[in-house]
Amino acid sequence: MVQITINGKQIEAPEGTTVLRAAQMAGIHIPTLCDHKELSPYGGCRLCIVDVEKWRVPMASCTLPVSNGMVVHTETEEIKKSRKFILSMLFSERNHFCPFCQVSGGDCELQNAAYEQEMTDWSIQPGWDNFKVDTTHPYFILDNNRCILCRRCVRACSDLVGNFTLSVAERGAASMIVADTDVPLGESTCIQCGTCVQVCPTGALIDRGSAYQGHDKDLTEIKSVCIGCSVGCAINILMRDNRIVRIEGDWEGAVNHGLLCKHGRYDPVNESRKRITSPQIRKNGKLEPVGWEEAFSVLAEKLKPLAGSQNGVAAIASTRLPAEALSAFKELFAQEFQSVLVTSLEEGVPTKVVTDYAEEHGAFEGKLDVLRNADTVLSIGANTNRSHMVAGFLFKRNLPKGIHIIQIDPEISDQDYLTSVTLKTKRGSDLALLKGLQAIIIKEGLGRTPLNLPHADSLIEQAISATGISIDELTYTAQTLARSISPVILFGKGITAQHDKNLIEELYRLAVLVGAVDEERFGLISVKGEANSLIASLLGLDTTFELNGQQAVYVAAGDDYISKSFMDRISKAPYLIAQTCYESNLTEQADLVLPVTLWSEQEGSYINLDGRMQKAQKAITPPENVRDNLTVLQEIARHMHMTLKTDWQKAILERKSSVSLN
Ligand SMILES: Nc1nc2c(c(=O)[nH]1)N[C@H]1C(S)=C(S)[C@@H](COP(=O)(O)OP(=O)(O)OC[C@H]3O[C@@H](n4cnc5c(=O)[nH]c(N)nc54)[C@H](O)[C@@H]3O)O[C@H]1N2
Ligand SMILES: Nc1nc2c(c(=O)[nH]1)N[C@H]1C(S)=C(S)[C@@H](COP(=O)(O)OP(=O)(O)OC[C@H]3O[C@@H](n4cnc5c(=O)[nH]c(N)nc54)[C@H](O)[C@@H]3O)O[C@H]1N2
Ligand code: SF4
Ligand code: SF4
Ligand code: SF4
Ligand code: FES
Ligand SMILES: [Mo]
Repeated sequence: MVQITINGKQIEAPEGTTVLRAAQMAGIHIPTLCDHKELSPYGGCRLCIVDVEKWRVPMASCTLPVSNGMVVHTETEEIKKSRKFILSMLFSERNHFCPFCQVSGGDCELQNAAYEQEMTDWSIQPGWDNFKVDTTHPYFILDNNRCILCRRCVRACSDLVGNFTLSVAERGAASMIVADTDVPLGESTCIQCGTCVQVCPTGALIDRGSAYQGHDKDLTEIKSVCIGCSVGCAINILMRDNRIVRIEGDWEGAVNHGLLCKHGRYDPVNESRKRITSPQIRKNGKLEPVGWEEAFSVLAEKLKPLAGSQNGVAAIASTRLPAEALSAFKELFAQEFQSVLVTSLEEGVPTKVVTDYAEEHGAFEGKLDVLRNADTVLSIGANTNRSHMVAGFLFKRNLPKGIHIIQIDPEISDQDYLTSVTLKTKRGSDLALLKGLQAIIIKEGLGRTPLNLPHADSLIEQAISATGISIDELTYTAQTLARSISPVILFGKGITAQHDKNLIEELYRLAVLVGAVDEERFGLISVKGEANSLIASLLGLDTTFELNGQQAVYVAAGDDYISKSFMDRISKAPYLIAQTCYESNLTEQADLVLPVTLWSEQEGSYINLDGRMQKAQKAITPPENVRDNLTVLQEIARHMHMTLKTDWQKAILERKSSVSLN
C-alpha cells in the first residue's frame, strides 16, 4: 500500500494504482474525457491534470501512478485555468457547436465538462474545416467533426472487443478515426458490436436507432440479461413510453463487463416480425381471434383424451424460455400428460453429450473467465466469430499480447486471419485428430505427465489420413498447445452435434495432457447455444424429436424462430398448438395459437454456458391480450384439472451439470 494525500485527505492506495483511481476510490472527483474504467489509460485529453507538490508541471492523473508521500491538489486556481484552456482547445479544433448536436443537453461528456468548469465562452477561433461523416454503417454514424480524438473507440475495439477495426490515421490536428485502411465503416471488418459507440464521450459516434429520441435522463434503465445466446451478457435496457429505445452493455456485468455483440445490442430493437395479440383458433381453415377462455376450453377438450397416453401429445419448447416456464412445460407434458416425446427445439444438439458425459464424470468444464488469461485457445467446432461472440472477445483481445488461437473447423471463416493456426479438417475427423494430437505430444515428451503410448505412430498416421492435414501442421499445433502455460480448449456444436461421448473423453484427455485442466484450472469449455440450453438439458429436454403417431403437437416457441425444416417434420401432426409471440411458418400451420410474452416482457431465470444463474427482468408491459409463458402453461394445467408445483431449481438437480452452477 502507498500513502498519498489528495486535497489534504490522507489516502491509502494499492501500488500501481493511478492518482485518478486513488482519488475516485476516496470519493474525490477529477474531470476526465479520454479515461474509461474498462480501458487502458491513454493520457490523451489532459483534462485530468492535477498539481503534484514539488513537481514542475501539472500531470495527467489518469496515467500517473501513485507513489509514497505524494501530495496532490486537484482544484487549484492554476489547474482550473489550465483545464479551461484545454477545453477551449478541444472545442476549437473541430465543429463543437453543441446546439446542433444530437447528444447536446446532457449526453455529451465534453459539453458536461465545459459546464462543470463553468465555461461560458471560448476565446480561440474555432476551426471550420469540414471532416468526413461516415454514414455507411447500418447501426451508427461516425461524424469526425465531433471527434475529440480521445481514442476510447479505438481502445475499445482492440483492447476489449479484439476486432482491431478502428485506428487513427495521420498525426496531430490531421488525426482521423478510420476503419481498417480508411475504408467506409460499412465495408470494413467491423462486426457491429457497437462497443465503440457505447464508449464515445461525444456525438462523434451516434447510434442510428436511438438518435433524436431524447436524452438519457428521459429514459428508464432496467438491468437485465441478454438472451441472444448462452453467454448471458448483462444489459441495460433503456426505455421510454413502454418501448425499448436502446440496449447497452452493463459495465458491472459479471460475464461481459459492458460488452455486447450485435445480437444483444441491435437485433432486439430491429425486430420486424408481426406480433400476435390475441388467441386464435382455426375455423374453416382460417385462424380467427377468440378469447382466452374459449381457447383454453377448446384446448382442454382436445387434449383430455390424450392425457396418460405416452404417444398422445408431443411437446417441444424453445431454449430461450425462462427456467420457470421450461420446468413447468416439462412437468405439464412429461409428468402430468405422461408423454414420452417432450423436448426442446435444439434437441440437445449443443448440450446432450456434455451432460451425458457429466453424469458419469461429474462437472468437467470451466468458467468463461479462464479465457481472459489464456495464452493459447484451441477452438474446435465452435464459431465464436458468429455465435457466442462476446466469449470470443475475451481472448481475441489478447492477440497483441501473443495469444495463439488454433481454429479447427472444416469451414472457412471470414475471421481466420485472426488465428495463428487454422486447420481445415475433413468433417467428422475430430476423434482421429484428437488422438493424433495426443500421440504427437506424448511422443515428443511434451505432456504434463510422462506417458508411454504403444500405438503412437499409427494414431498419428490415422490423424493425417482422416483430417487431410499434414504431419508438419499437426506437429506445430500439438507443440503450440503443449508448450502453452495457460491453454484453453473451447468446443461447440461442430463437436457436440456428433453425439459421440468419446469425443468429449478425448477432449478431456487432451486438456489434461497439455495442462488446460488440472487441480486448479478448468480450461475446457463448451459453448451451449441458446440462453437456457443448459437448463433444458438438465431438465432432460434434450432428446431427438421424432413423431410416432402423436395426435397433437404442442410447440412452446416463445419468441424463437422455427425453421422450415422443423415445420416439414411436424406437418403430418393432426393437431398443432403454437405458444408463440409472432406470426410465422408455425402459426401458418397451427390449429390453435396462444400469444405469449417475449423476452423483455417477462421475468425469468437463466443459466448461462458456464453455469451462472441470472435473472432477466420485465421491462415492457405486454399487449393487453398477451399472457406470460409460465401463466399459459399453468392455465392449461388448471383447465385439465392438473396442478403444477414446479420448483425448477430442484428439478434441474436431478441430473449432473457439466459445469458447476453458481
Ligand atoms: N449469431 C448467432 N449466434 C448464435 C446462433 C445464431 O443462429 N446466430 N445460434 C445460437 C445457437 S442456437 C447455437 S446452438 C450456437 C451454436 O454455436 P456453436 O456451437 O459455435 O456452433 P456454430 O456457430 O454452428 O459453429 C460450429 C462450427 O463447427 C464447424 N463444424 C461442423 N462440422 C464439424 C466437424 O465435424 N468438426 C469440427 N471440428 N467442426 C465442425 C462448423 O463449420 C462451424 O464453424 O450459437 C448460438 N449463437
Ligand atoms: N440435425 C441437426 N438438428 C439440429 C441441429 C443440428 O445442428 N443438426 N441444431 C439444433 C439446434 S442447436 C437448434 S438451435 C435448432 C434450431 O435450428 P434450425 O432449425 O436450423 O433453426 P434456426 O437456424 O435457429 O432458425 C430457424 C429459421 O429462422 C430464420 N431466422 C433465424 N434467425 C433469424 C433472424 O435473425 N432474422 C430472420 N429474418 N430470420 C431468422 C431462418 O430463416 C431459419 O431458417 O435445431 C436443432 N436441431
Ligand atoms: S462496432 Fe465493434 S467491431 Fe465495429 S468498430 Fe465498433 S468496436 Fe469495432
Ligand atoms: S470517435 Fe468518439 S471515442 Fe472515438 S476518438 Fe472520437 S470522440 Fe473519442
Ligand atoms: S454474446 Fe450472446 S448473450 Fe452476449 S450480447 Fe451477444 S447474443 Fe447476447
Ligand atoms: S482523462 Fe487523463 S488525459 Fe484524458
Ligand atoms: Mo442451438
